Amino acid sequence: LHKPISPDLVMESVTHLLQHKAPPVGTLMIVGADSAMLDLFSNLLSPWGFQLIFLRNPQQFWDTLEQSNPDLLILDFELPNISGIELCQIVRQDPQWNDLPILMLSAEREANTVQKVFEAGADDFIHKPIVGPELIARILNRLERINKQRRLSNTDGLTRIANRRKAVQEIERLIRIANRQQKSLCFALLDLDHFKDINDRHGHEIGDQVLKKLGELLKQHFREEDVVCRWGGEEFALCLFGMEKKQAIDRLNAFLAIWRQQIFIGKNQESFRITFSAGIAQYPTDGQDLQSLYQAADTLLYLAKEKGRDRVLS
Ligand code: GH3
Ligand code: MG
Ligand code: MG
Ligand code: MG
Repeated sequence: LHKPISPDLVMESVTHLLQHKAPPVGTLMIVGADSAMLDLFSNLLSPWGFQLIFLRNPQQFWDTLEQSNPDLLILDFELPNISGIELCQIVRQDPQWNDLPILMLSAEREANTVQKVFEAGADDFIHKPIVGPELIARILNRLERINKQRRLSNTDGLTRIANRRKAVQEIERLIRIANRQQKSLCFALLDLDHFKDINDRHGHEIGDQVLKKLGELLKQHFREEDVVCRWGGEEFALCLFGMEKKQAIDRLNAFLAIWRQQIFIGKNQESFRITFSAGIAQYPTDGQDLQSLYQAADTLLYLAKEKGRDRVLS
């Protein structure tokens, strides 16, 4: 009745199970001191295209968490110097990591272990020894749900790029990293020029198409690691990590040159172009936090409008 199942067969059945779902790719941070367990994780999870961050020493916990910004945190119950439960509680107390899903592992069989794990704020629990397919199924399940929720709450409905909520989160994280690594970054605000006239002349739907195109081209033009978002209305924001103002101005001017050439077709097949104005502020010279960077960039944006629009100021 209980034929032993070969690992190959297990992998095959899990593969089969997931064939009709695109496996969600995400970053997993795994904290544990047990080398055999970490090896097992590596073997089980690598084929799924996850990025795996292993941490043996909880002392580097916060640095690693911030830099890897994982989609899922896996904590072993038994850790050196601190218990997994304590670590889980501390993470949960930090508002920044409030929605990070946490999966706890434990070999403990005591009845109240599971209760303690959930009280500490973990989302899921797995008993050791680890059963491969169960672990994979739980991780995929967790990531799929998280990704769906995240996509909705982080994306601007019209342009499909990041919304302000998401951008603020990302930029604040980048500022902390820049601070630690002694790097600079640039925050830029872009605002379409006389956009109200486009709406008035061609209608709101054409106006929407302009906004969509701007989002699309910004995503294309800037790097994967840059933050590109719709800040609100006809304003967009960028955060360029590791960049000084000089480079940032060049990048934005290059983009403005491309954007100026973009031709839109409005009412009665009438074609038009539209420019934007932008202000750039640099961390840490113009501001030490997002609020002051925003103010500096906004002041420059206002100045760019005053000086005749269609320009980037820093
Ligand atoms: P300025 O050069 O000074 O920025 O002039 P402007 O006309 O662009 O600025 P103003 O702030 O007067 O108008 C912004 C317009 O953007 C008004 C608003 O109706 C429009 N707008 C904001 N959000 C949307 C949107 O989602 N879709 C469309 N079509 N228009 C929008
Ligand atoms: Mg505006
Ligand atoms: Mg405007
Ligand atoms: Mg305005």
